[in-house]
Amino acid sequence: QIQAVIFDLDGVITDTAEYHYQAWGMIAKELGLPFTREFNENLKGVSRIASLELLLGQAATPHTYSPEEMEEMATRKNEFYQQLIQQVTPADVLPGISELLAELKAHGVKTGIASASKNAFTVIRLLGMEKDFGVIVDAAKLARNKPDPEVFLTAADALGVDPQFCVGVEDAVAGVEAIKAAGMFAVYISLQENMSIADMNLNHTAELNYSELNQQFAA
Ligand code: B16
Ligand code: MG
Repeated sequence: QIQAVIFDLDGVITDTAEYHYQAWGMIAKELGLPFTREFNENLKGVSRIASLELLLGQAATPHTYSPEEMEEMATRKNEFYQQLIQQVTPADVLPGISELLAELKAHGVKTGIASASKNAFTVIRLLGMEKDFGVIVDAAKLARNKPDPEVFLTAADALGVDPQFCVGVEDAVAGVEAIKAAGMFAVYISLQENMSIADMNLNHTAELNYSELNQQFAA
């Protein structure tokens, strides 16, 4: 039996992954770097500064930036992102999520958030979901980023549930790797591809439902 479900935030609870994409796109444009949706997949679940390093690696002729310049670019990206998320409202919770949360609650299953974003609390507040999760763990308090399991293990620990009874839900490759490294059951949500290490592959959050999840978990 599933005892807890731990959700990624950006791209699973709401489509802020799109705003991360747009904000990095503005930085890429300023720097004259190529930037595609396909490349952006590599940035999902990846920390702000590591995302910047990947983006700068796209340059045809590599340029070395000082730590101060890197910090400045990362801060600018975050300012763009913070402007974009001002438009987030409770109507932006992705399809199927509220229904699943209600089912989990009815069955006594605990819930948590495991996000690589330092803006996680702001997004949760804009969605009006402060009361919907037993724990919210974000990057601000952690030493290691996804694919390290730390964020998922910290959430499980706070909920008092052994990782083997936890399900993790992710839209990022690094995130699914983190869930598996934590010893949890992994659900990967992606329109583009499946992941062989995921225990369940779905195209969309609307396909999430408690009985199907429990059946696959027990199988
Ligand atoms: P921030 P998640 C991740 O959030 C995003 O997927 C990733 O694109 C972003 O770079 C990272 O948060 C850091 O976000 O710049 O707001 O600290 O998907 O783990 O909820
Ligand atoms: Mg995500």
